[in-house]
Amino acid sequence: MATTPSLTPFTERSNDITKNIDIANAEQIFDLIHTANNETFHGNSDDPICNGILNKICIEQCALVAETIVKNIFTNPNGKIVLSGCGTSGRIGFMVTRAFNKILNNLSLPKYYEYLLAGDDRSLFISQEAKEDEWNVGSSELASLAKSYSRVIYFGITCGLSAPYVAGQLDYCLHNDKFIPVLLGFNPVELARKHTLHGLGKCFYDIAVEMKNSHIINPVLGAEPITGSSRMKGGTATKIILETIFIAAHLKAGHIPSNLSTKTYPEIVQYFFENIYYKAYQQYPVYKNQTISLIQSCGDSLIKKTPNKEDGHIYYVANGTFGVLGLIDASECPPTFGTDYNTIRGFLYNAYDALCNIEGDLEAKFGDLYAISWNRFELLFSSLNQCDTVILLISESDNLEYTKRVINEVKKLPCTMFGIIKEMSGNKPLIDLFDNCIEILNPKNLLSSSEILNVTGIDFYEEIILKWILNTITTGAHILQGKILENYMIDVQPTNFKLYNRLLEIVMRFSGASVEKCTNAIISAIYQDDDPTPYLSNDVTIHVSRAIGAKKVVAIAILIASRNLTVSIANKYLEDNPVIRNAISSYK
Ligand code: F1P
Repeated sequence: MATTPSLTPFTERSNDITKNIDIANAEQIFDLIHTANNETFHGNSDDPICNGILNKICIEQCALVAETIVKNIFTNPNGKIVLSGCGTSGRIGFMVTRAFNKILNNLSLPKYYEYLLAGDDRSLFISQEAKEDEWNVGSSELASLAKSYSRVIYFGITCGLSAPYVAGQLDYCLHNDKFIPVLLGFNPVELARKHTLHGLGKCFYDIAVEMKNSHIINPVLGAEPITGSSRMKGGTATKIILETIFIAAHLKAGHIPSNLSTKTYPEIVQYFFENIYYKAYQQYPVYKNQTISLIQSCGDSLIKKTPNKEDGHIYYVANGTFGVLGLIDASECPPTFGTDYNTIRGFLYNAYDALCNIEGDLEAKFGDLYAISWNRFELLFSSLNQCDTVILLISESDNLEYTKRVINEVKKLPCTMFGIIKEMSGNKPLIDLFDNCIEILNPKNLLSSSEILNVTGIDFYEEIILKWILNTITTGAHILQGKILENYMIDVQPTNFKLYNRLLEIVMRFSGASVEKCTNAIISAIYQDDDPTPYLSNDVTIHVSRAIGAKKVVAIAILIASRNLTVSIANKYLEDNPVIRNAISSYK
């Protein structure tokens, strides 16, 4: 059923700032996304519920959780911190786990952090959204992970307060004393999902209400720049909040020697939010012109075809934590924009040894789509052409000679190449090799006096800037390719319950037809059958599993619902008018 705006979760609302982003040029796209991103910090003054992470309640919630970790986990030799989520939320949880275990390793302290991800490590690169709907898998995975630990602080991350996988885990924690559950998301509890989970007999909202005496961190960030694209503001706020909580905990526990540890927990949280992350937000426009060039080049790569009618590509070739962010950004494009898995790919120096994921080498188990080594990228050299954009993301300088060789080789090829390089003395020789390069500067005036950086090698300031750059590039490029209408994703794949409902809202909005007619049209588009009747009684889980790999479901459904086209005529029309945005607008 269509919901009235006030009942629509903030994470699924359309943002007024970006409502014309589909007709914006690269520069305007940059400005609109940057303006909307400000709400991550400050919320929206027109709406008191939309309060951003800098609000007092959020700061206090984070401070309390940091203190809880120090008192309950760092004092317990068998204590653990578990981060869990689906899609981007799970990937950011993985990234933070990786970063903090590295810090602890450098400090010769035990590795406190573990992660869980719906769909296992495969979801790091290829979304397994159907797994997000399985609350019982979530709870049994948590039970099995936690069995050898005596005290666990569990972070259930779900931007929409909606993922069943996380719901099952929170429910499990609430019934087992060894857990301290923390819910992290970006809607008020009243807007948590109310769909009853089969077999559990309750919905996410019920569990969130049960959590009221536990820890809930849920600042409201306003609507995403692209409706529902929680990889953007939601992913950014997740990263900022988790990193800040853990830094505060390690400072107060005396693991990281710093004058900052004399501050109170809330003061430390506020210091990091304001002096690292919000300063990064303010500095980010320094990279505007180069980011605009990147949006344009990547947009061209998505639009252009080679003389043999092959698509162009965007390749991130990377090392260190910048590489992990590149892999995550690439993985988000297929489910969000319907992009082919091979179109945007990431390659990481030292591949799985550098990634430090639980399951190790996924290429050996699951094949070529999981090949992430630089050797694998070098195999593409013979095919790189003028439609391809290669972006080197460099945050470490320990493979300098190899990196120089790769840059020089790629320069000889007809593709476009950019560099995004973290400022480090070792990286200077690389910058000169590029014609187009962003050097992400270390903010000396803010942080050089802080001992934290020296002890931990923290990249959080540079990483958050890189996240904005990459999210802006890939979102912008897909806008130029026509994958957004107003600010809605019109090639989203309905591969889980939440996405199926989002798709229904989009089809209703652009067709103007009733729920029933739109549902029928979506079913026809998924099953490629003009008669939806035989499939109507199927559970949504069956529609969702049939939708995996289905192409242009939104557009086909809109054409069927608004113009009564048959499936084959809608398919043909979209073949003749491949820019989905134009195809739908011209039919409106
Ligand atoms: C999890 C998620 C998103 C993804 C898509 C499907 O959402 O996997 O990361 O972009 O929207 O859902 P959430 O549980 O964090 O709300």
